[in-house]
Amino acid sequence: MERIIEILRSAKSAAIIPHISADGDAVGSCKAMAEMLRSMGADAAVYLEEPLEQRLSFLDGGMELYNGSDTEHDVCIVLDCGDEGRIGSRMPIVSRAEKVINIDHHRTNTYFGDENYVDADASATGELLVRLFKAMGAELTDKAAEYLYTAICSDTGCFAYSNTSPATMRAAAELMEHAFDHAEIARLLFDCVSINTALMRAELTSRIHSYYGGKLRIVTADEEFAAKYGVEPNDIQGLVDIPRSIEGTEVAVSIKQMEGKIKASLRSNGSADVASAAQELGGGGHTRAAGCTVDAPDLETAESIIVRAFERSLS
Ligand SMILES: [Mn+2]
Repeated sequence: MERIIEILRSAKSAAIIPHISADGDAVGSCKAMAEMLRSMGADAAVYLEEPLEQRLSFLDGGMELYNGSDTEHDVCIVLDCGDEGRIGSRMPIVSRAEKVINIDHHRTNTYFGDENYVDADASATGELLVRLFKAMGAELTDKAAEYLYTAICSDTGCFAYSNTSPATMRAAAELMEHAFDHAEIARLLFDCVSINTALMRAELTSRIHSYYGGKLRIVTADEEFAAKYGVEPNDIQGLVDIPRSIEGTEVAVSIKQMEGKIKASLRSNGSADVASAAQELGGGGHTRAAGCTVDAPDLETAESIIVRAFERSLS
């Protein structure tokens, strides 16, 4: 961490990059990093791979969509990103920077940076940034505290998931000393959906498939289904929570087909290790939350591949 602090202190211009399909932790962490670097007198730009999903639109602003043009930054900070594959089309920004800093909490992180601060025990990248700014002796601005709180709240399911530790709560408590509306952040992240999304969820619930006596539950959706409800496939983020919240579910999986790719999100409610299953299929993640791209021609085939991946552990 010392080397990272040195680099951040002397940075003149930083490019900040969240993983592709940026989530609340990735975006909140990037916005907090940009805010803090600017407060220390450096230039900072956040480059997104794609527009934010609708659910996170309250975090929009102060970031740019990368358009492939040349960038000039002495430092590139990649946040919440386990490997270079999740940098996507923004790789040239990383290649052009003199120093690449990788700060992340994914167990499968590949340490692709020149400097790496990776701790898989942290609930969120936001939690690591709280530690980092503290170690720097940098006074958090209220805005930075709000973004970091959003990041941690997002990745812990509002402090409900098993990744929430005493250290997480202490970090959150410190952030709450600042002036921002934490109840509103929780509401925007977890308790506010459009009427179309609510109706879509009702149909998705009726489409859950159960396997191994209900220990594995899978729900699938494609672009056509999303279009029926007027939402972007990218906006069906909480899809996996629909089967996850059903009694008896040990492993919940959502499978989405979009832009010719089939992506699966895997969640464990108990002892099942979904990271190994995801890794077997070419993906990665955490023990209880992982993801992968499934090499299959259609959703049905993808579903049977997933079902087979859990045959040994759940049947
Ligand atoms: Mn994260």
